[in-house]
Amino acid sequence: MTHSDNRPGADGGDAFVAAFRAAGADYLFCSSGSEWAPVWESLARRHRDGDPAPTYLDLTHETVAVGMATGYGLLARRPQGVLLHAAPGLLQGSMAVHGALLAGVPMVVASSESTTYGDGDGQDPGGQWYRNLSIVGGPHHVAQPFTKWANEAAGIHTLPTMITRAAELAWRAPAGPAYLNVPLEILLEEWDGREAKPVVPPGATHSSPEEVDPVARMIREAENPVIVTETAGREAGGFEALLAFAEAWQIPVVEPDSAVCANFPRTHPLHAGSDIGPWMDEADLILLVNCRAPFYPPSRKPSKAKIVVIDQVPQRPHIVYQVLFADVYLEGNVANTLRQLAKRAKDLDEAAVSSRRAAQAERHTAEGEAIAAAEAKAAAATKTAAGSGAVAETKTTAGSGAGGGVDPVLVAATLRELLAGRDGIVVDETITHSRVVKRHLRTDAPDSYFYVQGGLGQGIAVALGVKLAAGERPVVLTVGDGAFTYNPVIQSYDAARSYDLPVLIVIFNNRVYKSMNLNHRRFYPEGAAAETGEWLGTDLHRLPRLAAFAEPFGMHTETVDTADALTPALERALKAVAQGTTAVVDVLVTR
Ligand SMILES: Cc1ncc(C[n+]2csc(CCOP(=O)(O)OP(=O)(O)O)c2C)c(N)n1
Ligand SMILES: [Mg+2]
Repeated sequence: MTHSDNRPGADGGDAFVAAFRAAGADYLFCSSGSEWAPVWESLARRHRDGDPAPTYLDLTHETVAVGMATGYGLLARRPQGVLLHAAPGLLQGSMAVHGALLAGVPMVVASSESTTYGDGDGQDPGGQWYRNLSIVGGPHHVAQPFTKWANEAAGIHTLPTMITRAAELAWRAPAGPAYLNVPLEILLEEWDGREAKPVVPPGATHSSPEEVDPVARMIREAENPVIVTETAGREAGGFEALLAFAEAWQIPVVEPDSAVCANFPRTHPLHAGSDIGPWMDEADLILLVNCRAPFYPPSRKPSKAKIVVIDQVPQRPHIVYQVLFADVYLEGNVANTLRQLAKRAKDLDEAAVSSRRAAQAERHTAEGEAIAAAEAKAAAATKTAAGSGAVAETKTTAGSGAGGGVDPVLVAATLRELLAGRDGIVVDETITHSRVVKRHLRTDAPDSYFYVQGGLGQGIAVALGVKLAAGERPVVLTVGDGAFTYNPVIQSYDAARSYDLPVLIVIFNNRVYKSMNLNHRRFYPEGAAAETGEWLGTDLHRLPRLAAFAEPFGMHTETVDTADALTPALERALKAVAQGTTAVVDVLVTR
């Protein structure tokens, strides 16, 4: 083992930075580890010399690094770099990497191993790699099940093009995270300083006219067609293309509860809500547009509808079990396919179109009335409860105990009113309130809504990443009290403050893991817990005031337990956000 001083000039760290720059990464999201010294050195040198590099973000938790890359990628739709530490950092970040896989967000995640353990000729990697940080099989084997592709850059000569390859793989449909193990020894190795060739975007794919024409014919001949989509809006131009397609053919659009982004304006007359149920027997044509899991249980087959699947990669390799019942696949780029189909909307059967337009108008009016009725009921119920003090649940350590709590419907409806005309973006990490959030927020613009994918605890980071990409657009995170508690709150707030990313966090605080308690009750309606009231595993009344954790960061905080206090509190919070401060509004909800 020989020791030598740090070499001046280019090494693997510099090759790494150059390759990410060539891949078009705007950001390197880093949760630290000793392997990144060569990258930090390269960045310091580039900053000193005025040489270009992706913007580097120092983050203090792996979930924050990956979650922010996810949020940013949801809008940017191009691969970014994520730097984690060895196997442990990868393991800590793995839940969020899995979330990025589910969300279809491209990124290149890198971490290290040692290949010499101090017995090589080069610099000493440090004994921690020998004793603590290695994992049998290498970290790329750990990453394999929750990434699109995972491998090792085993030499300095292949490192830059391995990063290019990982980025190109991550970018292509279905987009997702690729993982690269870059051994520390490679990062420290001398490099010839060649700048990598810029990576160009993937080429376009189109379904052929021979494939599209028969589908246009099927649509023309259908009397009661319906579009069902989970993620059409995730594609660049997908939201607009779906809108044009649905309008051209006058086909209603269902966004089932499994829809995880804004796909179609929720206020549009052709928006047909979230329930595919009535269509299972009535529709004669179902157009599944980026809809990976339309039917539940998966064996529940529509009784008479033909099924057209419009999806660039319908069989998602990461989904374990998937049943689509397709009669036809159109596997060109989804936005392109929708545009091709919209162009073919000619010679429509006017009688069929007007009868389905009338049926949809009825549905749309009924849904609008139901939403208004739910909001009126929520307002009335909350007033009654507050007046009588009937909601005992709020008298906890979490709140002042003065109010009766706020109906969650009111929270979502108030947010909608306050965000109107502001081009806001909602990131949602609620569980039992997620339907309420979607239904009453009624987002109607592209990239205006994202549901956090994968395990709980990434919401704040994803919202920060969205804010990083969204510029002036206000970003709101709606989050359950349980989900909030899974977040690395301190580290996320640190990122929000350090990088000037003000967001509004609204906690739907019911003091319980309600979803899991409901499952317990469903599985054992007359069980011992129901008899004795001993509901294990789900109670959160013991938690202190959740907004308080933002106070050391100088953020704006509110705790709301009456309906009357809600609007002023949210207004103050939004004002604070507009002035550049993250605001946390903990709303004690009635259920
Ligand atoms: C990382 C992770 N751990 C555990 C779970 C299991 N889980 C699903 S829902 C839930 C409770 C969420 O509570 P909250 O956010 O308060 O929403 P509520 O159920 O009250 O609507 C938990 C713990 C999970 N989804 N992810
Ligand atoms: Mg809860």
